[in-house]
Amino acid sequence: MKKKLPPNLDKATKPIHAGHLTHPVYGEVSVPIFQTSTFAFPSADEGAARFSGADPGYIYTRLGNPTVHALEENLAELENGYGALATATGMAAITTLFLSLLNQHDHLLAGDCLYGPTEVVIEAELPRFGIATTLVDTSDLSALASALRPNTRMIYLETPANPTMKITDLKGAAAIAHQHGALLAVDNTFCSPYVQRPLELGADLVVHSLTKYLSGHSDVLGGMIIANNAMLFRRIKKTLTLFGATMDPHQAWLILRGVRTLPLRLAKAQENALKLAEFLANHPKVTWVRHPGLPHHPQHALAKKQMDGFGAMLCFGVAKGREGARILLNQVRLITLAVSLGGVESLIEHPASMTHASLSPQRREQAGIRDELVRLSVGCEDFSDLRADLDQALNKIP
Ligand code: LCS
Repeated sequence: MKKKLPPNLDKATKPIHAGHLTHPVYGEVSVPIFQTSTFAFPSADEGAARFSGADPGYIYTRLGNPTVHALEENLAELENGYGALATATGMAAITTLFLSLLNQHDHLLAGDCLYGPTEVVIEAELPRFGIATTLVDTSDLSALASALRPNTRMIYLETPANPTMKITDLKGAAAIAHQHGALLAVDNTFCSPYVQRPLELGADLVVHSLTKYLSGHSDVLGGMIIANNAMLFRRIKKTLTLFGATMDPHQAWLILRGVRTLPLRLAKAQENALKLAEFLANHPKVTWVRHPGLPHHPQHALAKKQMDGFGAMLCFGVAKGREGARILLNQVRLITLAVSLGGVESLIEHPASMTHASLSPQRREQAGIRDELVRLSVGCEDFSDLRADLDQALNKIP
């Protein structure tokens, strides 16, 4: 079904074309929504051939669907992977990754700053299956190397991390994992493949919440796992189709629609983000700012090396701590007070009481998720409007 594209297309071209059907039914330019749960077999022999794998035709939508497949091909192409598997949500991608590749008595070494629910899965759910887990500061490669155990099967991390924007050296982490015979898996949600492609830097696996930049309009959930080889792809596909956290065709179509404008949206959003980060860094009511594009980000040089731009996420400390953050969130008028990220509209939230509220205060302290920290997902609005809104809201802090 994959459209044969010219080689070496630019990262701005691929999202528009990759994964589109080679044999459109009526010459349609948009991939149709194949809203069907099952596919008729022309004959009993053909049905048997599809089940045996001798014929690649579709069988049943949990096992594969042309609309979902178009999105999988698109993401595999954008991340430069061997193959991609679409899931119902980002959390479904993460849990399917763990459930397919980790066994009882294995050890998972994970970053110490992750999306809150991911950390809860690692700390509270995986141990129920006899999987040992440790959190470590993956931005410190020597700490990462020392935390390996003989049974470490996977290193899992986010870079930049949600919400502190801490960055991990992906080439370095991949080398450490591979010397040990372990896999490196990276949650690339904060960047999208437009900004960072971990498989090109040595990672074995990438996961996404497609709910964010890839769909881009805060109107649909979705997830994706991208594997860099056939063996990993087949192993994950088996678990995914058996456990059933697969994607619906209508969901896939909405995300395919969004992904076509990813480069335009992200180019604008990251330009806004850098300018807003600079504005915030000079604001009297802001105590500190973390954005990879600011020269004072402790890993700015690494960000320049391994990212293609700096993304559109940032976090900052507000004067008067938690009370200052509360005032800011209540006073914004254009920016929306909501969790999630990566949409065309700017979103603001308070991780300590929202996305990361499920962590203990001690864990939040260790991860640097302080009470004064506010997270901003910068959207595609006009920069002056965003600056004016933040300025008036910050100035309400006494
Ligand atoms: N990975 C990262 C880095 C995320 O930020 C999220 C959701 C997920 C995975 C899970 O994806 P989902 O299942 O929601 O599609 N992040 C959210 C956030 O920061 N605020 O609300 C949701």
